Amino acid sequence: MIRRHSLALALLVGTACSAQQPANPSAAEQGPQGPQPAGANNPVPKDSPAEPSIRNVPATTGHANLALTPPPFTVTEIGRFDQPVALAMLPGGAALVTEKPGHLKLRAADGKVTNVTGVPAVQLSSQGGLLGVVLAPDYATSHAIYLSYSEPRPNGGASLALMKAVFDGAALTGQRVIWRAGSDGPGGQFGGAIAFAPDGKSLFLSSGERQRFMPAQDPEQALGKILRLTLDGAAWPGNPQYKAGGVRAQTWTLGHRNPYGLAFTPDGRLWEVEMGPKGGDELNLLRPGRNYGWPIVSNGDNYSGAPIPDHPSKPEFAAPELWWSPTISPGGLIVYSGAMFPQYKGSLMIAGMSGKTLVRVTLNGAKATPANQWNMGFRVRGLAQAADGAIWLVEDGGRGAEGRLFRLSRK
Ligand SMILES: [Ca+2]
Repeated sequence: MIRRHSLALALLVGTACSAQQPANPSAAEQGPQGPQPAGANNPVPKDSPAEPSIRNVPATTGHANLALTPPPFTVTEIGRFDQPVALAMLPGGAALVTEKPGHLKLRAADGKVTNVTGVPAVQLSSQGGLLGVVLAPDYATSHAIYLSYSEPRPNGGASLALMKAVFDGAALTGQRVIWRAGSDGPGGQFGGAIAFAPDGKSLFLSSGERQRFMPAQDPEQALGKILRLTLDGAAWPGNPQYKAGGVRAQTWTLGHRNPYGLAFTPDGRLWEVEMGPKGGDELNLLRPGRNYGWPIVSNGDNYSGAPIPDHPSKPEFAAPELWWSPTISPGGLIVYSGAMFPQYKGSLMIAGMSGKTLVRVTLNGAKATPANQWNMGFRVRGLAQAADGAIWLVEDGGRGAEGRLFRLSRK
């Protein structure tokens, strides 16, 4: 048992070596050199630190699980990949697909798949590898893309890193690592979702807590956070604690576990999905500076079965708008805006891995309502909307060439 005062002490110790804000581009390439997560090279702790003084108040609203229903789409397999994670649609009908072992594939509009060269080395682990890919807001003129990935580090561990590079149609050039989490332990969950502010002038990056719990509450560690950065990886000057420097200056929200989905709605709200532990997967509406409570509260519990107090137990933490128990294991998140399914315009579409599902959530401003939980029959890891309004899904896992790409179209 760890008492409140010892947790506070641990945080104080953790802040003794605070990260410094990069002062210039060359420093930015070093990334924030934050302290290591507690026990970085030790076995990952099994349970969240129990806080016996918190009385559990069970969550009674927002439970979002629905009965699985057959998908009302034509589902067509249109490609095979090695453990695909994410995809980004290119102008003209081509797509970039990340493969977790460290390959970036170009799928041409005619279905031909080729390897993109110049991709950074990754450290492959159960949830680490090449992760996110997005086109820069000015891609039409810059041809810039961003990749998130678990970067091998000198101590044998890995750190979440963000690379910006130019895609010339076959290769990446001008690669720059513009941000690093600076926490180099082994394994765990890295996050790696990327979204751009509606004005295209800043980006949001999710950083998982690497299954180490308390770093999500440590303002000096870039773990369990959503960061808001400039397009070149520096802290966004409008951030809530920009003047504090270091990781604090980069932080938009904290107290997250494993966020794999980030997306803006047209009204300017930023939505996020993250994996809970045993249950308690979350859809969160991100508000600047808010703390989302992991691992102090969760509507799920530890994998061991040891309870974690539900969100209403500590209302000072932001509670999820919706949550799923049993878990769906949310992956990617998009806001649907296409012409093929006009009835879904404005809905959130959420990939579900363990749930083998595509989930639709309707929105009315800040009010989220679960609408569909379709039974896709495979682990859905990433998704994107094509120019024609079709929805493309990639399958989680599938080593070698067993990870499938599907196109969902109107029946
Ligand atoms: Ca709980």
